[in-house]
Amino acid sequence: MILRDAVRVLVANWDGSYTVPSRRLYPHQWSWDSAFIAIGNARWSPRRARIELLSLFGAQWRDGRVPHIVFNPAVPEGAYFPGPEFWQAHAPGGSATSGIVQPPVHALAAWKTHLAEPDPAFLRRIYPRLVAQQEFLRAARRSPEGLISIVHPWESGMDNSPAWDLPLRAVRRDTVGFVRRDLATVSAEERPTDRDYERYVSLARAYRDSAYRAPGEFQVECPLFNAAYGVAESTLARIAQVCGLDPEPHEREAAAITEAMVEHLFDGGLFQARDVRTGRLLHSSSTAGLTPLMLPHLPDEVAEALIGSTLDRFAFKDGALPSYSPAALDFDPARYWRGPSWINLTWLVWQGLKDRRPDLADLVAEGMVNSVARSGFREYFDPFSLHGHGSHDFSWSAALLLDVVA
Ligand code: 9YW
Repeated sequence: MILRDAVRVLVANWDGSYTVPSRRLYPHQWSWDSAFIAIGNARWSPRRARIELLSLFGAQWRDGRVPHIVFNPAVPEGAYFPGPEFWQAHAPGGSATSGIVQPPVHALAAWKTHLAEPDPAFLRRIYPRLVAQQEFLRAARRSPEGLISIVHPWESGMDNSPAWDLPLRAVRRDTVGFVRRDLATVSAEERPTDRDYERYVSLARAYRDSAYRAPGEFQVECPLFNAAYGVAESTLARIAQVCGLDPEPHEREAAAITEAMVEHLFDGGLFQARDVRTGRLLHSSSTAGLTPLMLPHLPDEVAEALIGSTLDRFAFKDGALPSYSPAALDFDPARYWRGPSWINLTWLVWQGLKDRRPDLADLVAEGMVNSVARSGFREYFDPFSLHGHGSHDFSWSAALLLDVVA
């Protein structure tokens, strides 16, 4: 029943060559959403998964960046803010896009699509694009420490994570008027605040005005983003092998980023973000700090410390894995990335636990299934009551549930 409903959501959100995250709230194509959606679609229609990924990479920029939104020209202007008139950016093929990126989980999605239905021709087609995506990050975003930075909280995919509070405080708030569209659909208590938005807009505008080249007042290294980058390299090694190419450079890069993350971001049993502008760690209790469990080269003692944190800091025995530790003062069970349980973040941690601690992975999976059984395919959930928040019929909740129960 749940599986049939999941497919129904994905079919209803399909727009011909990609899937919208949510019909009302997010009516365009989002980058990391498409990757998660492909992972779910691979379970019932690998063809659709391939189309989803190829359509996203169809909007890749010449410099290799994969924009975080590809706009649908048929959607009325003003349906989503900030829309194409704000970003003023285009892919070489002509699609209007944003100019920032999201965590590079796409190589993993391409690989899982291939595993569901082996298709070396698809891998050969997408491999150079996935490599270019990584090359952009190396060329434009790599710090001397060897880590990849993001220049906007939206690039983390976890917009108002408490990890960004401190660096955001230093960002000037935009004084030019704008109208938020998200609040027409979702209650203000479940979304970022107006102050957050003023800073998001100011940062995005400044980056746009530098022709999407110069990092502005916000530059941080996020553990989830770096873990995704590292997993992408390990996955590219496998893809390269199928394509008859040399996997070695990818393996080396995966090992190098893992080492740099352990050296610079691991502290007190959890991976933390780091402020590139000050060189300081941004201590928080974000679940993003557990996602490096996915890295195959992670030293065992680090993995064990992370597993200990899952059990202690996140008080995880059952229920749904929160996006932020309930023991922390800034935890909020309903406000977006400040505490609610998200299926995609939970899925990433689940991936990291599957081989290392199958018993714990099963509990985490149960949390995802119970959330959806209780409240449907909501965008996020109260981690205790499993009450649903944000939009309904949310695509990656449906997609990743399909993957978990498959
Ligand atoms: C927004 C689409 C996106 C996700 C992000 C999430 C949210 C857009 O929705 O950002 O308008 O706030 O934070 O991770 O990709 O689902």
